[in-house]
Amino acid sequence: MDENGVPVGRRVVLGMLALGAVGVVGGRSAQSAIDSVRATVSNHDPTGLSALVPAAGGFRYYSVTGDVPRVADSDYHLSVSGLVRRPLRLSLAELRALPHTSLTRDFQCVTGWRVENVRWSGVALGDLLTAAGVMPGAVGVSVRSSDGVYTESLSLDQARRRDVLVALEMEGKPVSRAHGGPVRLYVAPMYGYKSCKWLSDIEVTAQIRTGYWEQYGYATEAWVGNSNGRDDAPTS
Ligand SMILES: Nc1nc2c(c(=O)[nH]1)N[C@H]1C(S)=C(S)[C@@H](COP(=O)(O)O)O[C@H]1N2
Ligand SMILES: [Mo]
Repeated sequence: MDENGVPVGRRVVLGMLALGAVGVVGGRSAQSAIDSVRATVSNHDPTGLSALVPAAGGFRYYSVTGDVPRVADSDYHLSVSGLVRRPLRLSLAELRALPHTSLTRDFQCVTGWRVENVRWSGVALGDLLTAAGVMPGAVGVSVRSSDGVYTESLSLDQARRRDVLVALEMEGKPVSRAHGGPVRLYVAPMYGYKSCKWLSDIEVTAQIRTGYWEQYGYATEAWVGNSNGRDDAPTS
């Protein structure tokens, strides 16, 4: 079990053992071996253990399903449904044509790593909600990943913040597949687990739904520096 009480998958254990073995070898070839092992571990890591392995650029690639969904840009659609007057189903081209918001903020994972000054661009989630027309009685927004497992949620007020984006670009380029492309959520003031990768569905709900990691004890109110028992400096 890891610190969250989640069983550690056999593959992950094998991956970490392999890393230990590589560490003994040392030298330049060991670094490239670490890189390839890290890719394997990250892709099969249901626990966040790959966070123990340093990664270039500071980001760790996470996928709770051990999979990196592949959605062709031409097949991509984002649905906005639930308590809305006008349910939406937007193609990537339609999303690209909407007004964009850009911001540069730190990205902080609750396991401790932070990448400073990451530039993001996309459609403000609040603008999509306005376009869809939120109905009375709505309280929350629940998002789902096309990996079929990962979910997250925000209160309606949080979802309408101008620093919460349906992100299409990261560091001036389309969001890569590993980072959740073609479209991911980016919730600037909260820990990384709120930033759902491979975003496929946005549903306006009558209550706040428990997200994937929140089932395992992470805070629903995931403010960086003010939740999860951590005292990180707020992202800026
Ligand atoms: N679909 C999906 N989204 C996800 C995750 C995941 O495992 N699956 N991990 C979350 C966590 S804990 C973090 S810190 C960030 C990591 O983003 P990155 O993989 O682009 O570094 O994605 C978040 N969104
Ligand atoms: Mo994370």
